[in-house]
Amino acid sequence: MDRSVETVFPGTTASDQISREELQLAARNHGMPLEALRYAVTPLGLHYLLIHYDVPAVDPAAWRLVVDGRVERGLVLSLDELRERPSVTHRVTMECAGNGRARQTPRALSQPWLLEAVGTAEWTGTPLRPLLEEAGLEESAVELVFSGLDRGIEGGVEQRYQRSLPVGEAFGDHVLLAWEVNGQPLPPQHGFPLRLVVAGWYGMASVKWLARITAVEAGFRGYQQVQAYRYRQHPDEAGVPVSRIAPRSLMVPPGIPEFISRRRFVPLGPCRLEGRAWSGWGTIVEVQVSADGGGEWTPAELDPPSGPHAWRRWSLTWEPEAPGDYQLCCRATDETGRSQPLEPRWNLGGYAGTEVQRVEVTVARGMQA
Ligand SMILES: Nc1nc2c(c(=O)[nH]1)N[C@H]1C(S)=C(S)[C@@H](COP(=O)(O)O)O[C@H]1N2
Ligand SMILES: [Mo]
Repeated sequence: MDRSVETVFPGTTASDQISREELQLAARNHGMPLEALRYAVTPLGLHYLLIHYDVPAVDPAAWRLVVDGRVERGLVLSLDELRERPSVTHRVTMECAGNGRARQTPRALSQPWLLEAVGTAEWTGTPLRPLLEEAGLEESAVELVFSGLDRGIEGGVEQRYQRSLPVGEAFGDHVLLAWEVNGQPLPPQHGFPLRLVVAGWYGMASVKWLARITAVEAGFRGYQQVQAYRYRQHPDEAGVPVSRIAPRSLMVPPGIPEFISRRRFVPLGPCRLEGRAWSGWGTIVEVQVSADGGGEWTPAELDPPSGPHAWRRWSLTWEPEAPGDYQLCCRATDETGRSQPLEPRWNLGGYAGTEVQRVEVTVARGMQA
């Protein structure tokens, strides 16, 4: 297909250069440095962050969660009332649907993630289902719309950040209203005082600064539902909605980096490689590693899964035979047989760019081991 810049959004860049707008977004929304793949649970300050508009100022005493729309009994709950409900903690690997976008050309003018828009946190809160059962959904309810308190303009449309879930999905055990992360109250940037956490789905579903849950009788047509977060080749198609996280594996960059290029340097000798792999579709069952850019693959060792919704650690000892340049790759497969492509698969929004990670490494003699 024709991928010239004229055929896609005006907000699309055909360049490999990062624009000022992209820099502006990248400086607000940080990623997880990949060496933090060493932690099973990402220390909070290292978890990635994505905020479309501004962090809203919320007064927790005045804040309420409203449940309304096609329900038999509307609910209005304070933070204290929510905290009195039964609580659970879920370890969840969250990833932004745009992770990998900056590796595409042309690409949507948006947050230019390379590979770092991921993190795993322990979210504490109350399961959504009992709350919905209390409100009593009417027969006509097909979706639940989750509204955040943050407002902005996107694609020319003034809006609150809103996303919906089909009723069946919202009733799943993987859906949580969370007020704590890694054992502390949600910080402002992660959605204080309350956020939705939809485990296994790309991050856009997990609405932060949650204030309202509305049961609706027709599919939600909001911007983040029908304009953004669709797999499309062309702006005129309706496309397929982005939902669950496609499998991906990443490695802790081995050795030491060169400051500017980030090329890795490792001493000659056995080198332990490690990383994490995840999928929103099922358990990771295989991670393969290549040292020659995807020519030959060797299976890595997998640690036991660290929960139904969290990434799985892998490791492997690599023994480069000689000094020189190598390209390390890793590739995950989940229990449904879904795997990572070797080459990019382009779409308009730059979503789910899960082609394998490629890490340029120089093996050198005489380095400090
Ligand atoms: N209200 C609101 N919720 C939101 C967003 C937002 O901009 N506003 N960003 C979404 C996106 S695109 C992602 S990837 C995740 C990021 O969550 P985190 O910043 O806690 O990592 O939050 C989601 N929830
Ligand atoms: Mo995202």
